[in-house]
Amino acid sequence: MTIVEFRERAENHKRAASVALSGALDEASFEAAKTSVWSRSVQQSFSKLLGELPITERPEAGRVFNDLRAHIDALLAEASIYFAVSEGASQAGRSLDLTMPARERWRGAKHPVTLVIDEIVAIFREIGFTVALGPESESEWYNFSALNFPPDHPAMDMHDTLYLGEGALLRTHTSPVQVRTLQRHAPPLRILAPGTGFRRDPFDASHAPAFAQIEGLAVDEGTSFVALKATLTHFAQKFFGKTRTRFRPSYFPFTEPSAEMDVECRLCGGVGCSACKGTGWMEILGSGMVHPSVLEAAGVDSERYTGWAFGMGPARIAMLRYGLPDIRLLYDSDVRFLAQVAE
Ligand code: 2NM
Repeated sequence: MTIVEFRERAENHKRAASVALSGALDEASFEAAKTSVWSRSVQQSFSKLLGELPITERPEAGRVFNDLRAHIDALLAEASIYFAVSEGASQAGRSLDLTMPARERWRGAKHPVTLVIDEIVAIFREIGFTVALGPESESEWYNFSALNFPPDHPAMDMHDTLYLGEGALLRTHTSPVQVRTLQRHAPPLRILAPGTGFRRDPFDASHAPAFAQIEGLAVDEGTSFVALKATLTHFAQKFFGKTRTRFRPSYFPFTEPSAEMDVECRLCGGVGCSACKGTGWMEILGSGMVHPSVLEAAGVDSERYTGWAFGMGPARIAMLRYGLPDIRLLYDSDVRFLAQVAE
């Protein structure tokens, strides 16, 4: 026996011990491996080899032996921590799988409807619009009468309203905010009213009983349908990228004339597809010149001032943008869906 051979034996035993311990997957086989890697007989056989060395090499061999012992102690300590944790977990009635991947970090993101609202607001802020807010519980006067809906007007049937009693109702659009703002602030005025509207419709693929809405209003001396068209076309190009728009006549009680704005279909580029029902166009908002009686109801002199207004549904726009078949996807709060569209 030489010191070189002794060192080799020690290194071989370290490797054998590592292999034996890493193969022990339960406590019983760990106990067996522990006995075999550092048994009395293993220790005695190293003492015996040490005794066969020339006396001058024994101090060095002693250091090699102590190093071997420390190495095996460390291996045993590491393995016994594993079993202590595992045993604690199984006593608590759970099993522990140390190979299980860690949970992914949760990243927050804006809801697609919030994102659309923020973008719309940012575009109109750039051109001088201010955000105005108001109550969701409204009076019949602010929600209908001031907006030129006579009590027997057939347009009232367009709104299946949620009445709260004592003359209060859940607003069916954010137009009451426009009336309230006009009462408080003299024109010229350009405002945007984002908020929630409510209706008694059942929740289906294209209607939600509580829905996001954004309305805009500009009131000034001499502002006209030309400004309406220019502003809304500018908005469409900023929001959707360079695109064609068209205006079609429509009807709202609070505007005259009224028009709907379409943009070229996002999916087929205007050729015609199932999403645009073959027309090549998608409707994105309603608009019109504010009816003089709405201005008068809000205390604005309709001989001096004109106004134009528009309204759109951010959820509908999010559906067009993300190609969604059902509006309920946007209101279910299902993270499996939201994770696919949130930015
Ligand atoms: C729309 C369409 C057309 C509108 C009118 C007003 C108000 F209060 F100024 F009269 N605010 N918003 C309006 C006009 C809303 O939504 C489709």
